[in-house]
Amino acid sequence: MKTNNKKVLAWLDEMAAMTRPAEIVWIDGSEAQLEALREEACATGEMIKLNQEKLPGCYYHRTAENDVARVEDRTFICTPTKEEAGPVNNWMDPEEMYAKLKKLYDGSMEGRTMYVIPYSMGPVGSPFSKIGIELTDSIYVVLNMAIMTRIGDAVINALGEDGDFVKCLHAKKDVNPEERYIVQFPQDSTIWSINSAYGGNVLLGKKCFALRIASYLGMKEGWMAEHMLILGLENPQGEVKYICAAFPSACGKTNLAMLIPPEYLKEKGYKVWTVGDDISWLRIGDDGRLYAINPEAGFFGVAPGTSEKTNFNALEATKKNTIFTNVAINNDDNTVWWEGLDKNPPVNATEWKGAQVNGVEYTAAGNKLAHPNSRFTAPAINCPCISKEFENPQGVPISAIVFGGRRAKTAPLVYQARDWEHGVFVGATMASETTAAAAGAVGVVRRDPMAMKPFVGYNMADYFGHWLEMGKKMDADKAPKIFHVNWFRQDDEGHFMWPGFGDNMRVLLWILDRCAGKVDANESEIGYLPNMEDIDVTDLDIDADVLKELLTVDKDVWMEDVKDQKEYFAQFGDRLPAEIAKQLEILENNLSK
Ligand code: OXD
Ligand code: MN
Repeated sequence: MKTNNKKVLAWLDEMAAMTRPAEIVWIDGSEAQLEALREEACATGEMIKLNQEKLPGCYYHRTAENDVARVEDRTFICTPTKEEAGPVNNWMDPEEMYAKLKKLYDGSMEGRTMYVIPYSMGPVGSPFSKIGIELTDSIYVVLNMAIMTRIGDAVINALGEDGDFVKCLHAKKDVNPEERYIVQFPQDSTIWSINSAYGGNVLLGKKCFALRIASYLGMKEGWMAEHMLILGLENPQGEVKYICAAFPSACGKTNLAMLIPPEYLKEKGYKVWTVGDDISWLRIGDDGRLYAINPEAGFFGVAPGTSEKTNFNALEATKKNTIFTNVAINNDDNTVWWEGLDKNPPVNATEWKGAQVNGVEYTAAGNKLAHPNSRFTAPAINCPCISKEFENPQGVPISAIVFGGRRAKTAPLVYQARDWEHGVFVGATMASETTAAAAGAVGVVRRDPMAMKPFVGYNMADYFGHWLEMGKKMDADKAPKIFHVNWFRQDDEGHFMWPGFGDNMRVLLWILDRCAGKVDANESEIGYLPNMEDIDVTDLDIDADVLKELLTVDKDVWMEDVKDQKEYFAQFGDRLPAEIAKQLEILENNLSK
């Protein structure tokens, strides 16, 4: 169905005149149209149909070798002034950027088809939801967007004759990394992406819209777009409380979103329900509480490391109607494999770049069959623990916000911020230490406020200000309580002190007990720490000494961190909200007593 919306039609004409596609196809969201596109992509080799008995509805795609991840150095926030984009974003004057990109887009779709994808972030028609239209010359993008968002005629209906939308343009062009650009123009609600075909750069509803553009819209309109999972924790009485949590990459965010409780808690009747694994949109409801929706409809998850043991629910979600990108193929049965799936790499394998190899010998020699950032795009409804509130247009009420990072020594297992303002400071000082898995030095502290460093669509200092403003709009007893967790504390020999995974549920239960006012806590220099006996360690093999250590604050280590925090905040100059500077001073004073 085409639209009468004049804004859509004028924009489409302008984009088509620039890119000059041979044909324009509207995506209606019907299964028949998607199926025809899958067939076409398989006929051209863009996708491979996997074993339909073992993996019904599943397909495989391989990207160019130079195009396997988000490219932060090629990602720009083009606000009218550099100050509006702030010191942590790349910036270029919008006029200059449009002029530069227009040259690249000129005729870029000649001889190709332009697909018009109307999509909704959030359930169609929800008061939280926003509409985007992505123009792309890639069937892979269409098929991924069909999983990750709600697409098609229903969205065009919801847009109506005069509705506004985010204008998203993607051209694959020749995937030249030198001319790759992922550009947000927040004031124009516009995203232009060119010369990439990798998910995070081209599924424009995800990071580009749902975080970068949406964080800007949220600041203007009084709501929040955050890089947070949403989970519901059900107690044996059947009551469900919801938690949002933000973590930098490599901290187990997807695993936490789909956590399986330890046996002992499962037997008691505790359950975890997943509302979202990556992004939350948050609004204050009529009752004064903060409500969240997951604007996405699928999971774009990292495959390596996902196994029955580490994340049974995520793995289950990938068993049907899923697109795999850059994993390995088991040629014997035309299924998929990745490092960490199990200990049996296929002998007869196609590695992610397309070479036929003996997978056992290949991996034994230290090579990876799947790219470390290989992905699955799976419908959220496939997940066995998907929340029944997943489609609720009103969202779910949030009891707690949890920030976290990977810190060997600094952060205790869990602590609670004194109030919202302190909680914003805790989020603003979030950091993670690099692991051996990534290139570069190990143990280097990277500051990543609210896990939004690569995703904030305006000046990070103003973003802190927006968080503070949101807190002022909620009564203290209604606002979510804010916490910080660290699953990665190490002893002097470098061993992890906390078992992690499902046992993280024990920490979530303390968090919810605090929200319900059921347990006291110790006020420390950094916030409220649990009394040891309030963390339920039944059936857990953990020494009292270790638990004690996990819940202590090493003042010297913290003082070092304060130095680093000061240096980090200095880049924001006068724009840093006074409350953040004040909280830093309180922390420093507390530690020097
Ligand atoms: C993601 C990311 O892919 O945060 O979710 O990079
Ligand atoms: Mn993410």
